Amino acid sequence: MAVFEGSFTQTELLRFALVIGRFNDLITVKLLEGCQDCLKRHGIDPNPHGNQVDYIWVPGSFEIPTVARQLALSHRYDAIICLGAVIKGQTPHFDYVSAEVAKGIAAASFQTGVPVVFGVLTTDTMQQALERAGIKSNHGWDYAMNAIEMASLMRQLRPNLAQSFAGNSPQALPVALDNSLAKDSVS
Ligand code: INI
Repeated sequence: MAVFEGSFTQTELLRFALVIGRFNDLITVKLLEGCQDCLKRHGIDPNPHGNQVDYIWVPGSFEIPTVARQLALSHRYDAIICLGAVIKGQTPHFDYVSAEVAKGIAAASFQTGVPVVFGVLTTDTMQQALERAGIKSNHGWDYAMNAIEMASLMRQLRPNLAQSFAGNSPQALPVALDNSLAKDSVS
């Protein structure tokens, strides 16, 4: 019987990759700043020359999933944070890009077991995007929080679940997972 949840304080061993779209960089640079601020305030060194965070720039949101998947497959990172901004224009381009980036990021995470955070804003207007990238709040901060929590959680689950399987108890995995979910429902 166990409860698992991510820690926001034991972060010194965690490693992150940030994949950032250059398209709409007025927005993505702001998301990045929010993200870095959050990581730093939670004890993670955001310096690109340090040991904890790597930065990978891609042309636009459409390219994010390919790179995120490749990074996840390297198993160098506890979580990958994808930052992009898809803003509706006069053509259906928005729909194609936003649908593919959402599906691609989910697939990269599901296929590799590495948390890949969907930090891609999809908005009708530039004003809406600005509001979410610093004017009212900065979603970059929230994306980093999500990444820290999932990175920490997955680090705990890996050895614990392996141990459960090794313990000759076929019931162990569902019990451990059920308990972690049960806690959420009562808190
Ligand atoms: N890329 C974005 O990140 N945001 C957008 O709003 C956007 N729009 O609207 O065109 C966008 N397009 C570029 C796309 O991500 C690719 O880089 C391009 O299609 C080349 O593959």
